Amino acid sequence: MSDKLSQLIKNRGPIKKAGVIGMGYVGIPAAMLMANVPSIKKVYGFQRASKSSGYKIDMLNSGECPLKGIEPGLDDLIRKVVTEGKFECTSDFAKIGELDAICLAIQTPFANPKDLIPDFGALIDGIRNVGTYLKPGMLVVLESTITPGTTAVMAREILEKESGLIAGEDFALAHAPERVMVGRLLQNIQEHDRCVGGIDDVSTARAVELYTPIMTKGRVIPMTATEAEVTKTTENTIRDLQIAAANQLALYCEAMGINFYNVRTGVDSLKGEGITRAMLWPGAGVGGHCLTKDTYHLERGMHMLGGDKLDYPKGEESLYVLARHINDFMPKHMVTLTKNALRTETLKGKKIALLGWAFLANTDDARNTPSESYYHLAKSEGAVTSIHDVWVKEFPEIPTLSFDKTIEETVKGADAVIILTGHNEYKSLDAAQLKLMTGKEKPVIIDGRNIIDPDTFLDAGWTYRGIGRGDKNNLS
Ligand code: SAJ
Repeated sequence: MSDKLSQLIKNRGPIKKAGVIGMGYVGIPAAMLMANVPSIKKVYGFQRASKSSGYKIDMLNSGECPLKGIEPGLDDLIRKVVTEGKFECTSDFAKIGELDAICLAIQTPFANPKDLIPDFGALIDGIRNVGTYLKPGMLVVLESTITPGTTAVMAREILEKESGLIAGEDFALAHAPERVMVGRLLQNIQEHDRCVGGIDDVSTARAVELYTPIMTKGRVIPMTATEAEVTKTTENTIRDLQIAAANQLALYCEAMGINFYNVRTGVDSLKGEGITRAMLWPGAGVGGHCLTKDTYHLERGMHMLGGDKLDYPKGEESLYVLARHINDFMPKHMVTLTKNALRTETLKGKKIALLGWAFLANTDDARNTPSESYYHLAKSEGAVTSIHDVWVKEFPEIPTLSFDKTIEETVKGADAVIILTGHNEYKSLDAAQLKLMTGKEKPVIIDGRNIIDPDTFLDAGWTYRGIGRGDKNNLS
């Protein structure tokens, strides 16, 4: 326990001025909730005056929310704290020096999804900015999802180098990973439990003091910084593993000619004291910016922090990385089901209609979407593709893609219709009408999200294949 840091913090007293770097879907709600804490007199939201996102500064300072979509309570909260003069958005990073606590909520996306290495560039810039203006007794908190070890090693080194101060002696340093989901940002921050981990007990205690007043139902769970980093990456790694377990079982059920969903119901029926079987759902693949990368954060962190001490079955691959590979295999399996149903070895010249581009049902979020994997696999074989998604408007990674077709226009002349995203629109597809729209005698439908009834489509003259439907996949 550092007496010097304890004394510095004691001299400062309770946290009165705080700041958040990164006015995105994590930073904005966090900053507003902190500004709404009575004992906190001022919160600065730091945003670079860049071409791409500098507009947020004026928007926020006029009490408007720059985030897309509906975020219950956030518009009112922004207006309230701005009107009260308790929040101000600025690009003047020198104001960091006025604060008791500064949080960094800066994204760490993949530099290139193919090599699975996160781009820490923006976060490192943010940490350097903090180091430049860091003062004794301040608390620094990283909220971004980061590789285990980043807080206690990389962030600490940069902060100490830039400031000339010593972490744990002159300033407090912690990690408090966010657990927010778009559409319920404020509620998630207030109601989800929050893991808060410092590089030492004094840092942890100061970070607990910062986060406790913004929570309602949620409780703060103190731990070390590395434990908080591992918690965050593990909660998504385990979810990915659960999905992979469902995907592998679905592939088994297809091979054995049985219905995965009956087996799932059976397995799930095992209830009772201390018995859990959290079976998730198989599908056309796993997308998004959480599950596709957090496993690799965990693996990298483990190898960095403990690789030389790890005792693990010789020659065996990490279970978690294998789970990633199984989930990334599912779009390939969807192509195999398509070729099997079309009774062809190649998709060359086949007209394939893709229903759903978003990675998540009933959203416009297409980050790391499995649909893109299916699309590239089909195109690489010479298929002619058309795409439908009422939620997604654009996909910058493939600028030529357009999403303005109706379902009828998308499936016109299609040899195969592929359901890749479980949007509600696809649950009510009419088998007879859709067949007429294709203009084909015996079109193929591949259900990647188990949202249509196999018998209805079989009776209407479709060739049907579905993930996990081994009981129906060989009837046509
Ligand atoms: N998926 C399946 N089967 C399932 C569940 C999901 O194939 O049973 C697929 C989805 O189609 C999607 C991908 O996995 O392509 C990810 O789905 P997700 O429901 O995990 O949604 P995400 O990626 O937005 O995950 C976020 C995470 N939240 C944070 O990181 C704060 C995750 O920890 C949450 O558990 C998840 O939201 C949630 O439960 O909403």
